[in-house]
Amino acid sequence: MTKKWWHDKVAYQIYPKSFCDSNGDGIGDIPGIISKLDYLHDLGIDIIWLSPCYCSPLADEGYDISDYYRIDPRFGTMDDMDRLIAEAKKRDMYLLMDLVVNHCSDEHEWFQKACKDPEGKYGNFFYLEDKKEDTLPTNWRSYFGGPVWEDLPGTKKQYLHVFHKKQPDLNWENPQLREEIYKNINWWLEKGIGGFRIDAIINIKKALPFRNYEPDRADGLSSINNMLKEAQGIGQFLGEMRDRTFKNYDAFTVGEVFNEKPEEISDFIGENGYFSSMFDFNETICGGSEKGWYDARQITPEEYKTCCFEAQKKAGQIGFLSNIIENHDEPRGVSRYLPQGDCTVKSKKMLAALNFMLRGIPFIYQGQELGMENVPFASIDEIDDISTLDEYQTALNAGLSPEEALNAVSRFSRDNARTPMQWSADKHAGFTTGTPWLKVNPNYTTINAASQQNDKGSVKNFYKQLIALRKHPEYKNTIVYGTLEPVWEDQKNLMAYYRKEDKTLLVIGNYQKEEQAVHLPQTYKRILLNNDSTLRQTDNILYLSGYQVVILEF
Ligand code: TEU
Ligand code: CA
Repeated sequence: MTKKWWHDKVAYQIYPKSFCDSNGDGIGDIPGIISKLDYLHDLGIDIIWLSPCYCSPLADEGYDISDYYRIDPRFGTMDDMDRLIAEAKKRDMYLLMDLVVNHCSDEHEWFQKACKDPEGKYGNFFYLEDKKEDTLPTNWRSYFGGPVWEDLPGTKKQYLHVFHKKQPDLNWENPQLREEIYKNINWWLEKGIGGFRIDAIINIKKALPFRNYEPDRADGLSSINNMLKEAQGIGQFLGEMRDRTFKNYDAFTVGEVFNEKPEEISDFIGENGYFSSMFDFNETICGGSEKGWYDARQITPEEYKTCCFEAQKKAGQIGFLSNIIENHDEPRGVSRYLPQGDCTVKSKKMLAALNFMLRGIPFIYQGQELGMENVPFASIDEIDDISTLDEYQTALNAGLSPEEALNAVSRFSRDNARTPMQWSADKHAGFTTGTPWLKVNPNYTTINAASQQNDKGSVKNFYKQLIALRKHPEYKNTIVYGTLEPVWEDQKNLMAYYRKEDKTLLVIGNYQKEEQAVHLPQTYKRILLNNDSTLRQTDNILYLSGYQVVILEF
């Protein structure tokens, strides 16, 4: 395997709107991010992924871009962005922009021009179909609910949007559109960014010609997944994009890839893959339901373990997955993957270590390093996210009471991750001097960066130790390149694996509140990390306390 500059890095995702507000308007911004670079550097972060901060009506909080070459004034200016890139560089940090090119905003000039002249050049930048009486071109359900077709304003046509109606899909079959995208990617790479996180990319290839699929809900529509399963040939687009852009800059790219087939892994992230890496979403998908969030269930420790190992096995030594426990689309990992009632500083550390030591690139989502938790939403009015609002409606339609529906969607709401970063116990968690755009989690008085900074036992300091271990000259090679071998897989509520290269490390997490014993095959040399003050042992039997995690060297 050719060694790459990004293999040994640690990444951190920033959701700009909720990270740090520098001017008191309640919205996080780029100058705010710059002011926190030292915080990230001190933690040990090398790569920063910025969720979108381009010009946008913010219908989907920036994932609806109206100008790929400009920064939204709410987030700052292009000068601020240039400064951010330069300041990151000074600290040996790399910036990833979010590449959102499955769709743009309906306020993008391409779309505006398509409305004026659907038969012209820009009409062909989108998927337009003649509007028919009583029937839609296809029966696909958009990810955010309702049909994927919407009237093209001022015309007798309809356009396709697999996400919100304010996010018209771009027509990748059109070479002119692809050229525009490559031009923009190269423009950003020329600015000196390290690469991109690539949004919703699996959707760019549609199964053509358009047709209906078997309806799977009472609305008579069919999940987009049914169409995607049939779509062939995405590799042509992705390979072309790689060759025309990323490859020439040795950029780091991480794809938001769902539903890939095992035999495609090497095409995606192998030696000359379309991307450097792709996220492992196995755990986030588990427990989900075709019917919607209201029908989804909490996943068990056993399932969590199985999901992680399955993904690790699929990727093997072919390439590097990017491992997450949460992102801006998911609830907080500690609230989701730890059994209810068991979410403590200790168990949060266990989850952190189990995830962080997997083979791949660790991505930390803002606030994860503090053990930030889900939000107790008191009313649907407190929710901003369009996806949650749609799922709430779906739950009501299924017959749930408003209270039940709120409870059901609260567990999975994307807004759990989008509340302001908890910097301190000051008003609004120190995020803003104004009124935050989204409510602050009331637990900010106890969970915040300031109080954890000098607390040796804090979740934050545990993350710092994990990062330092990954970078330790003695262990780095094993943690980055070593194989992953699950062990004691049948032992319930125990997740354990070896990482082997020049060193042999063993990660053991007792994923339950009761003590649990494991029989080591031989004596270990030393304990590299432990979330408890002791490790109880007689001969080669370890008695792990509830939610204890240890990393041992043999
Ligand atoms: O998400 C893509 C994605 O597949 C979504 O369906 C995701 O599972 C959903 O948001 C869960 O509710 C990306 C972005 O990460 C997300 O924030 C955007 O809303 C979406 O693309 C459209 O750009
Ligand atoms: Ca601001």
